[in-house]
Formats: sequence, structure tokens, C-alpha cells
Amino acid sequence: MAEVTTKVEKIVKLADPMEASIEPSTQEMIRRAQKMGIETVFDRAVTMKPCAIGLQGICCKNCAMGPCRLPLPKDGIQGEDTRKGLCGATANTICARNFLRMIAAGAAAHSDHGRAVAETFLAAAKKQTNDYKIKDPAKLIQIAPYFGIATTVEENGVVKDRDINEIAVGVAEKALQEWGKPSGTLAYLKRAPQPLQDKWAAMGVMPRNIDREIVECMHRTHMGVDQDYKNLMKQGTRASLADGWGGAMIATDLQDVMFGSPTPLQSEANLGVMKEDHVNIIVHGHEPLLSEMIVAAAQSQEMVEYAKSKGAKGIQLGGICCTANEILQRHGVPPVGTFLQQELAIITGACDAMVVDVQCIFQNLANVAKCFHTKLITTHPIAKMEQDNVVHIEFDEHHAMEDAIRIVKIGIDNFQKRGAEVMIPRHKSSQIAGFGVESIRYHLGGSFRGDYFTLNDNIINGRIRGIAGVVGCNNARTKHNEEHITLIKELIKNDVIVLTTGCSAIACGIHGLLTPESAAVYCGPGLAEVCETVGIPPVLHLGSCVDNSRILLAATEVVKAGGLGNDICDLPAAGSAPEWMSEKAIAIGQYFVSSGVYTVFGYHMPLEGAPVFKDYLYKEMEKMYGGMWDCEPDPIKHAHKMIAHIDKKRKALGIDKARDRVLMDMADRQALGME
Ligand code: NFS
Repeated sequence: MAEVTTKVEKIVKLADPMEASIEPSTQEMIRRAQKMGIETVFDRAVTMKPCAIGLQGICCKNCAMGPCRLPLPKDGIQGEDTRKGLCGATANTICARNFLRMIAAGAAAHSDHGRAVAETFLAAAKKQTNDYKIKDPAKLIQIAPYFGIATTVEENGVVKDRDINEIAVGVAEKALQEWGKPSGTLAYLKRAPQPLQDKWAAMGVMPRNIDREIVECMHRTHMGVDQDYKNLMKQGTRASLADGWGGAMIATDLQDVMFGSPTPLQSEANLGVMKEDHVNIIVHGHEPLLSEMIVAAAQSQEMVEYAKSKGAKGIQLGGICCTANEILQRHGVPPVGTFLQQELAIITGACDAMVVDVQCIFQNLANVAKCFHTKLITTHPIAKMEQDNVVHIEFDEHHAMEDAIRIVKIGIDNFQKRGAEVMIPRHKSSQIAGFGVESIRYHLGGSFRGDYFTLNDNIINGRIRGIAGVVGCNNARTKHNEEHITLIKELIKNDVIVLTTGCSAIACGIHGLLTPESAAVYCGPGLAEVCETVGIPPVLHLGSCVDNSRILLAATEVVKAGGLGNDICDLPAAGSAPEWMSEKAIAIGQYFVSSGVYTVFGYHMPLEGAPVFKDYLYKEMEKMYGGMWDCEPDPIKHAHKMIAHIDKKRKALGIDKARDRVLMDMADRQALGME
């Protein structure tokens, strides 16, 4: 082992592996790290406690007269709430400002990712790079009209298909304008159900352009500007919609056009996918622009031969966080782990290179990498690390493949430098990932009507009780994967079909919920019957966090297919992020809420210090958009809050009785031994 810079002696407390995670390979690697004297996030979480005032959302550090802290009085607020900062800012204002800044940061992260994709797409469309192509022209033709780009031309009275490259250039240019156009509103808002668009227009929250909404969040939360939590949240809503129906949705679509729309495929998940006799290269982060190239480079004959020349049997690629989901859903490359397993992948001693781009990357990776031979490579100009063992290879879409080959070579060259201390946990699971709006239509659509009719029919007849979107991160303040898995098992047990993305999706893969076989084990009788009939898992992997836009569009398709109301808020559906931690999660939560979805977060919400503002999000929002926030740390109660909402919507649609009948029929059939 190389020099150990992070010694356990420095740590006050060590995490109890069994308390830190429900997942055996994670527990095993935490134990190993502790034995080797290498500190991980799990140890830091027991050593450092979060700030109680920050946790409640009522610390204002937006000017140099502060930070102003407005703790709640011990016995709660009696009478008037007199708390204020030096400028007079109330707890509501401070809490709303903090919330808005989280939305702004989250929307910025997703949208800047979208912008990079759009820029690369423009370069590809203009043939300035040979490394990116249009892999899914059908998707391009499908989205072009939203940007006002014609897909046909008329010549001498004959209508012909327009040249695909011309369409691509048109879409790319228009898409890029979404970040800064001087007038109008975002193009993709038109994809939402009409009643929802009407609500947004009535509330004055239609995003104008993506950058402007994020900038305005920062302006309004600057010292001395917006001091009305309702008005602040109007902007928070607008910025979040600029994410979900803007930057994130454009990212998903243009990635699909360039890299192919996902279709369900078989893969595996967990640390056990790493191979001792292979070069292990792990990609971690979010933007698939580079990782797509790394997949191609690692699969090339030249690189495989090169790896063999260094004594390896081949190259094993793996992913962490949403980059993992991107290359999983399009190439079947297995995820090595969720957000909280990033340090642990290096602690196996078998990670020859970890390649990171942007978002959700621990700076401590550099300290862990120092203890092994692992080369840690940053690739993005906006995301470098100060530690001197980190290599920076700046990725440029104009010579993407060249960069990718250089990076893969570093991993291969490093293979022989591995120490003796390799320990790859055995645990891995098989999974089916890569569902999308199109594949749900294909699998659950009727053979006569290629739309969402069969799904709707099964919801109406009660076999499927409702739809849940369970997404988001891990959080070291909660037990790794426990909330995700307990919650999702409870939902499917109650016949709620689950759509999942992000680290929640990776957790589901690791814990075996993404297989059709899991339906018979975990589902209620109705959902099990549907899954067995069509051969799908009860939990559908819909991709990365930007692909939450797929959930919005799937919900819109369900509305369009008919029989379940006129708007997303009418659907028996609910959203959840049980182990959320990032600002992106707050942006996602807000765009789900303002698209009409009841959205429950786990762990905690930074709102406890401002009860009036909290009520505004938890109760008043429903009157405006049909969706609202909630929080429940206990995963079983969390599931039942979602189920209660689903049942409330079933009742409003008048389909609650149908489900009773289905369940009665099932019991009868079971009694007769027919099931
Ligand atoms: Ni989403 Fe994906 Fe994971 Fe959370 Fe981070 S990787 S973008 S933020 S931690 S789900």
C-alpha cells in the first residue's frame, strides 16, 4: 500500500458497518477500510454532526452582517413569531431564500449538463466532430416540432422528408437558445397536459429561458430583495420547471438522439462486478459525453489487446452515480455502486482508474486513491481537485475518442501496479434496466393500440393500484439503501408499480428488485399478475436523474391515454426521494410538485425552523398545482402516505370500487386453487 494519509487515529469515532448500510458488500468494505486505517464518509458521518440551525433551514449567510441564526424557541412559537435577522428578514424569508438557492443550484447542475449535451449535439450536427453521430433519427424527428423545426419539405408540390442533418442543425440551434432566448417561454412546456399548462400560465410561472430563471433566483435571494416567501417560491417554481421541462428534458432527449434511446437490457450491479483479472475502469459523475466514448474505447479491439499485453484478461468497465445509469441503460455496463459506495470501489484495491466528470464526486476520493495504486482522473474544466495525486485530462468533444483512449490507456498501464491487497466483494445481482417512455408503451401498451391503454386499463381495473416515482440519492445520515428498499418493497407489495432513476435505481438493481422474477416474491397479487403476464420487473429503471423527465412524460402519456382524469394531478400517482441529499433533489422535488405530484422526501426537510413556509409547501401548493411536498423518514409510513394519496385519487376518479372487486376475485380464485 502506498502512503496512508488519512489515519483512523485522527478520527474520533468509527461507523458501525451494520448500522451504516443494509448491503453486505458495503459493510464488508467499510470494515476493510477501517482495518486499513482509511477514513470513509460513513466514519465522518458519525464523527461530525450536522448543524442544528442549518438543518432547520434558518441560517442566513447571504450578507456580511450575518450569519444570522433564527432558532425556534424551545417551547415553540407562542403568539407572534418575532424572530428576525439584522435586516429584519423573518424565518419564512430566510428559509424560503435557502430553499430557492437549493433549487437554483440543482436546476443549474442539470441544465448545465443539458447545455453541454446541446453544444456537443450542435458540433455533431455541423460535422465538426466525427465521434458523435445521430443514432436515433426517429427521436430527433419526434422532438423537432417542439422547437419549430420542420421535418418535411415541399418540392414542386411533393412533400418529402427533410435531410436529417438539416433537422439536427435546426434542433441543436433552437435547443441552445432555450438557455438564453430574449422572449417567449420554454418550448417543451407544450408537452405537458393542457390543464397543467393553463395552471402554470395562471400562476405566472412559465419559465422564460433556463439561465434567466436561475439568475433571477440568485438576484431575488440577494440581501434586501424579495421578502415574501410566496413570491420567492413563485420563482422557485419557475426555476424548477426550467429544469424538469427544460434543461433536464433537453439533456435526456439529445442524449437519446446521439447515443440511442434506451431499451430494456440485462446487466448486473454492485461491487462484485469488478474483476480481479481484468483492468477495472470506473466512470463516475453525470454527463455521458465522455463515458460514451470510454465505453467505445474500452470495447475496441486495440484496447482489449493492449490490456492483454499487460497481463489482464480484458477490461471491465463499471459506473457510479448517474454516469453509471447512462452507460447501463444504453450499453449494459454494470453499475459498481451508488453514491455512497464511491470510496469503497477504490478500497477494493482493484480499481485501476476512476474517471470523474461532474456532480456527486467526493473530494475524499483523492485521499482514498492515495492509499492504493488507483489513478483518479478529473476530466471536466469546471470540476478539478486540489490534491496533487489527481490527474486532469481535459475532455473536449472535438477530439473525444482520442481523450477516451488516452484515459483507458492510463487505466491499463496502471493494472500491473496493483498491490497485493485486492479484495473484491462477491456480491452482485442481475437486473434489467433501460426502460423509457417508448419501451413502457411497447411492453405495457396493448397490441391493438400502441399506447398506454393497457397500463391505464390495469390501473382502472385495480390490478395496479397506482404509480410511484422513487428517485434520488443516498445520504450518509440515513442507513445506506434501507429507506429505498424498504419503501419500494412496501409499495410493490401494495400493487403500486415503481418507476425509478438515479441512485435509487442502482440500489434497486443491487437489491434484486429489477428482475421480472422479483414480482412473484415481493408484489401484491394484482401487480404480480401484470408483471408476470408482460414479463417486466415491478420496478422499472428509467435512467439517470436528468431522466426524471422521462417520468414526467410517462405521466403525461398516461393522462393522454385516457380514463384517469385530465391532468397529472388527477393520476393515482406519487413521487419520493427517500434518501435525498443533493440540491438537485430539491429542484426535482419542486418540479414534480408543480407538475401536480404529491412528493414525499425521507430523512428531513430544511424547513422545520419556518413552520409557516413549511405549511405553504406542504399544504398550499396543492391548491395551486395539485401537487405538494411532504416528509417522512420512516420508510413504511412513507410508503403508506403515498398509498393513501393514491387511494384518494382513485376515489376521486371513481375507480376505488374496481380494485375491491379485483381483490375479491383474486381471493375467490385463490380459494378455488386457481391461482
Ligand atoms: Ni441524482 Fe445522480 Fe445519485 Fe443523488 Fe447524485 S448521482 S443526479 S444527485 S447522489 S441520485
